[in-house]
Amino acid sequence: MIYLTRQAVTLTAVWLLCMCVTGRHASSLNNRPIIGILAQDTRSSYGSTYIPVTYVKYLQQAGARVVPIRGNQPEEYYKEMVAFTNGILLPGGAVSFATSQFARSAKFVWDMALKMNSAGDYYPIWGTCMGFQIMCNLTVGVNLLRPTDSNNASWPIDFSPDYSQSRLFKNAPTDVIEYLTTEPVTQNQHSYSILTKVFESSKLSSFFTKLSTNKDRKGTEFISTVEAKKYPFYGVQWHPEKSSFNWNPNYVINHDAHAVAVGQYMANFFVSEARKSAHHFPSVKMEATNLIQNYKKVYFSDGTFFENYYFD
Ligand SMILES: *[C@@H]1O[C@H](CO)[C@@H](O)[C@H](O)[C@H]1NC(C)=O
Ligand SMILES: CC(=O)N[C@H]1CO[C@H](CO)[C@@H](O)[C@@H]1O
Repeated sequence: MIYLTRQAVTLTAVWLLCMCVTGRHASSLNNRPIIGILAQDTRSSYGSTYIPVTYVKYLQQAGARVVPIRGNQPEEYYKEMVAFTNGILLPGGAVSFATSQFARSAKFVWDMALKMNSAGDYYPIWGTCMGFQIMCNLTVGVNLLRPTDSNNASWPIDFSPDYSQSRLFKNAPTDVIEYLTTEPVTQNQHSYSILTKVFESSKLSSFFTKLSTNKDRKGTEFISTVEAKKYPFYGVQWHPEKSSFNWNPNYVINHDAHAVAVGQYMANFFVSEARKSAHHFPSVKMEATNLIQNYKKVYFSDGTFFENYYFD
């Protein structure tokens, strides 16, 4: 038999009330989030797969740590990496969706994330540029990309009507929305896109909510920002990491304070999603040996200013 004093009952009631008012995550946020970034194939003397440093810094600036998700590994490895991390970032780049290690790894983590989220285990995914494109490929099982004239350009985005109710933008500061709407703060570095008409007439429109579109130089409209309807999955065709971290002078990249603020907002949003995941490595030691800090980065002072982590 349990006896509760009047004081204990009151304290319990106050505690329950606080929990309701502050929301379900208030007391259970994971403030040590670790996000996995998928390595992609390359033909380089430094390694067979790589991760651009820009994506690592992008997440770190918002309070996350990063582990590389390597290619060429058994399925069990991907299961563990998903079980031990709090989200996945699928970066931009250029590899085959049919034959690359990147596509193979992406399929593993995507299928696991779908399953986990469906079972109530919150696990966010972010896709940038090619990362967004492969999310579309994984959703429909075929490649829906069409050529567009959209490489090397910085543009504002055209918000779709649903954007203001979206998870991604509903709490965005009004100045960030203003920059996105009126200034060239989103860098496009792609020659293929998901056209709006293809999106609308495919399964993509039932899986994702369209949050913004853009027009290429010839006036062809493509999808530039999405979020999944039932999953914490987000995709951008543009590059929020470049304003702060990519200094390649050969491309039009906006480094002004507004473009930087937009990039920081997007990073903060995704890392706040990762804080809702309680996954963790089995031990601090295992966490430490998996972090990206264990790998060497190579800096190219050849005029591109590229900096990459390489893996065998
Ligand atoms: C990107 O666009 C700028 C401005 O139009 C141009 O000067 C530059 O040469 C372009 N870069 C490439 C690699 O085509
Ligand atoms: C990862 C993935 O889904 N890849 C598929 C993309 O679409 C092509 C067909 O267009 C498939 O061959 C890939 O397997």
